[in-house]
Parts: sequence; structure tokens; C-alpha cells
Amino acid sequence: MESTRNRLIELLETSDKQFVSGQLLSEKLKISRSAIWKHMKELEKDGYHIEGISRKGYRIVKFPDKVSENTIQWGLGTNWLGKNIIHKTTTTTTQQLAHQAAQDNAEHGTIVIADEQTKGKGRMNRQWYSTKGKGIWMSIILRPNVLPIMAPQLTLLSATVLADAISEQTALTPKIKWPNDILINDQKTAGILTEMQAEQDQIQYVVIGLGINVNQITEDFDKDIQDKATSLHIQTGHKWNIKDFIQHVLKSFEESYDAFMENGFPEVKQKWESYGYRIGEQIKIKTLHKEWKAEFLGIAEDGALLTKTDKDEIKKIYSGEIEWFMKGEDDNAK
Ligand code: BTX
Repeated sequence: MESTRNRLIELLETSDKQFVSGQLLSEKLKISRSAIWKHMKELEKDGYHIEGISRKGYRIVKFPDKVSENTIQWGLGTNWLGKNIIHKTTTTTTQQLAHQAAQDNAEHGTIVIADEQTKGKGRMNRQWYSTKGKGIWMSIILRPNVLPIMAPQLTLLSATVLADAISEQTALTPKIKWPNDILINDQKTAGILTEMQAEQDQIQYVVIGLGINVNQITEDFDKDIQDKATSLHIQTGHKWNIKDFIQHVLKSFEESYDAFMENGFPEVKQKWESYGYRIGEQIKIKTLHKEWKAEFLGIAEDGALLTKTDKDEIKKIYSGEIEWFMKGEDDNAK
């Protein structure tokens, strides 16, 4: 059913606004003309404007900007990512739905996406504000054949995909703040939350949650984050088509993931560092019990944060928070 509808849209799309006869559609799809008509009605529900004229056939007059399973899949052009899409208008968090789906054997590349999340999750149980219809709130289920210790590399890969998508679609210059914040002009535009289910030497599945602020205005953000959050709309002065953006992200995610599986981490590392926020500067590293100062060198081959201490020792950091010093502050902060 789903794939028939996709092929139907494909046929209409390749005709480039010319009419395609019901006869031809019914022959190509091997379904009756009344079945075609029913599919057209379903497409209209998804926001397609379809003109049907007897003797001439059908044509698409307007493509939807609405987000739905169909509209994302149509014209997506991926090989494996997003072949299975679960879309909700509202949900608590797409992460939870994705975990459920994965435990119910959802296939590699399944997408869970919502227009709104009422309990959007950040890292360490922080909250992620997910305003209705104004951003991309999406979780990707992956079943990679890599060791669990390599999962952080997928987070870094995801960050490069989002940074690429923003710089390719807009004229903005995104930066990635270690490990996973996408900043524009020092304000957070997107975040990534990676969660996984694994045994010691095998990943069962990974859920990569991507949150991208697209069409919010400042007032859409909660007061406590208005000065540190931003959206593509705020930064560019105009609205963006969310469905197009999702498709772009998925397409480039698939390409980067396939390249990573084929060539390993070096290309991701290089790209990550090309977007890296304030590499070469002094940072403060905080763990539960300790706090110290170091130079931020970039990321290591395994995805860890690479630092140089005051004693010129190179150290890798796997978890913790990092902070940058304000101008002049680092001299007094030892
Ligand atoms: P994080 O822990 O790095 O960021 C969370 C912090 O960011 C919050 O404490 C708050 O200060 C700030 N913040 C909250 N909401 C926003 C926002 N919309 N824009 C900018 N800053 C904000 C980042 O965690 C990981 C975010 C992943 C979100 C996706 S959405 C799809 C999936 N489902 C889900 O529940 N989470 C992921």
C-alpha cells in the first residue's frame, strides 16, 4: 500500500506537472482506476493538491510542506534510511517511541518523528523544548555492526551531518561545540542525544535523537533559554520548509553513515574539527569530583576530547562538561 502510493507520487512527479492518464497509472501500478482515485484522496489528506480531469488524468499542482510518513518518504531518495517512518503529531519524546519500536524489532534506519514533544529529552535528563511544528524532533534507529565503545563516534558523525545540512541549506556558518551542540553565532540551534542498548561486545541498537530548531521566534523559547537558544528562522530572518530540511538531513545522514562504515572515523574527525568550536583555546573540564584547565586540541581517533594539560601532557577526555573562559578570565582561573 505504502509503496504503491510512493510509486504513484513518483510517476506523477516525473511527469512534471503534466497530466498522467488514469489508464497509464493503473497499468503501471497494476491496480484498478478506482483504487488510484482512493490513493489520490489519501494524498490530498497529506497536503498534496491534485487536479483530476476526466480524459486527461491527474497531476500534482502543489506539493505539501506538511510532515507525514508519506510526505517525508516521497522524493527522499535514500537507500535504507527512512524506509520505515513512524510519525506522530504529538508525543512525549520520540526517544521513548524509538526504544519501543527497536525492542519490537524495528528495522535499521527506522525513523520516529513528531511535530511536538511534551517531554523532549536532552542529555542527563535535561529538558529539550520542542515547540509544535517549529522544529525537527526526530529519532533514528540504527543497528550498526560496531563495538559499543564506538557509539560516541556516531554522535560526532551526527553533529557533522547537522552542521553540513545547515551550511548547505542556509548561508549560515554553524559550529559544533563538543560533543554535540550545534551553534550559530554562539547560540544553540540543534542538539543530539545518543542512547543505546548493548551487550559488552555487541550493539543491539542505537537511537540517535536529533533536535533542530527551525522556525521558532525568540518568544517560542522558554525564558530561561532565550539568550542561549536560536533557530534558523531567527538567524536568517525567514521560515524554512521543515519537510525539505528533514529529507536533506536524512539523505546526508545516510551518505555519511555509509562512508563511516566503509572508511572508518578519520573523515568524520576531520570534518568535525573543521566545524569545531574554539579549538586551540583554553577550556575548563569538570567531572563530578574534579575541575581542571587544559588546551582543547580537537578530537582523538576514537572520538574522545583531546586536550593538553598545563604540564604538556596529552589527555583524552571521555565524559564531563567543558567550559570556555571569557576573554582574560583564563589567566586567573588556574
Ligand atoms: P543537552 O543536554 O545538550 O541540552 C539540553 C539543554 O539545552 C537544556 O538544559 C536547555 O538549557 C537547552 N535547551 C533546551 N531546549 C532547547 C532548544 N530547543 N534549543 C536550544 N537549547 C535548548 C541536547 O541535550 C540533546 C537534544 C536532543 C533532542 C532530540 S529531539 C528528538 C529526540 N527526542 C528527544 O526527546 N530528544 C531528542
